[in-house]
Amino acid sequence: MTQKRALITGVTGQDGALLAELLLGKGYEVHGIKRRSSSFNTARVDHLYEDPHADHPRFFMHYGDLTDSTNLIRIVQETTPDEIYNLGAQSHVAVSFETPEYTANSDGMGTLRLLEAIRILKLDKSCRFYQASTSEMYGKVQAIPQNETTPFYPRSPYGAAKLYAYWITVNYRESYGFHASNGILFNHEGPTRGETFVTRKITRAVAAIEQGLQPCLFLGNLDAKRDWGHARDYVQGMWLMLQQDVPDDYVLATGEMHSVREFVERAFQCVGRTIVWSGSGVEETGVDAGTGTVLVRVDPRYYRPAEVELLLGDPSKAQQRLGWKHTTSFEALVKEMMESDLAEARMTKLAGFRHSIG
Ligand code: NDP
Ligand code: GDR
Repeated sequence: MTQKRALITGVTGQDGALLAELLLGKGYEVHGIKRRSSSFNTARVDHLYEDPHADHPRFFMHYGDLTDSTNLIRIVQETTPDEIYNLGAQSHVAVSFETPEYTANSDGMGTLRLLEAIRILKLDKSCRFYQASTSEMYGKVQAIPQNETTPFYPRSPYGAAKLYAYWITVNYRESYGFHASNGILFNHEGPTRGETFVTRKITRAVAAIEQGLQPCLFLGNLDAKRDWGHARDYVQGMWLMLQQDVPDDYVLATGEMHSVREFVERAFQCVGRTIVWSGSGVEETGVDAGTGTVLVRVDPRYYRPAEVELLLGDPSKAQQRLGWKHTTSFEALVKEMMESDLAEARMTKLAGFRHSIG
């Protein structure tokens, strides 16, 4: 069997790094696009790095950007991939309200640029395409739970940009016969989740509080509910979609929903603390039942101009057609993230102690 070649945009992100690891494990040659940055941005893939002078390296990085058509065409031309996974995006919903035009450019137009690169280079018969679509497209939800036929109603510039990317992927499939699939993925997390998404923000803060490095955690909407799974399971689903004879769109989700408040409670439980809530709205606080100390406060700065109140996915189609199922429970997810962030907080504390004693 000939070795397959994959190109991943967003390889330095949470999913990109996990997917690169998965594909390398399956024997693929993997090419990733990384952005030029003034500081290091490859921490999640450094362990995959191979000296290009070594015998038969299989992991390669290329500088690039989804806002740069000629760059994308050149990379696709040079790598002639069998599979392209478009995971690159300005992926933070709150930030998309601050940078709506850039978000539309990278997340929406970026997808079009990649599809056009495939078309211009006449690779449409040989190259399969995965688009990182999102449950944020359901936004103000029209049905509970959400599946592949639920109408979309995005609530942010991010959701709207991703909706364009979703439909342009469907359109290239229908217009030109592309093997192009959308994975409509619900929130997925893990120890390498970006630090400003709510789950990782919580687990890092709880670990820092436990180690005496931080007094309190500030959050926005505590009542938002999400269907949280583990990213490890979800990258497996991306790969499965591209192994099908016929391209299609699939929801990946756990089918279970929890609030931000529950996530906070569960994270503190991992360090033996019980949180009780008092007050309401911006005055609400989360208090340590044992000591009476306020450990959680609300800061309206983290409220969004328009909120997605709840998301709950129905992954039946992926279960039936791909044989995909999530394997990590909510409780196990929080525990794994807490253990990882506790280890990191202990190291930070130790480093501070060493520094203080010279
Ligand atoms: P991350 O934010 O962790 O990673 C995003 C990646 O995209 C990073 O590698 C980032 O580079 C890169 N990137 C950002 N802007 C550009 C650009 N203009 N050109 C090229 N690359 C760019 O996201 P996740 O790994 O969590 O998510 C992967 C994809 O899946 C995203 O498209 C996201 O929108 C989507 N998604 C995520 C879900 C989740 O719950 N995680 C759920 C549903 C969809 P850098 O490292 O330099 O910032
Ligand atoms: P989301 O993830 O917007 O669902 O997008 P995020 O973790 O940012 O927010 C989830 C919910 O928590 C509420 N929230 C807070 N969020 C953040 N970031 N910080 C806070 O302090 C805070 N307090 C409460 C939010 O209001 C929201 O309701 C993620 C991203 O990975 C997207 O790229 C992806 O498409 C979707 O998941 C599915």
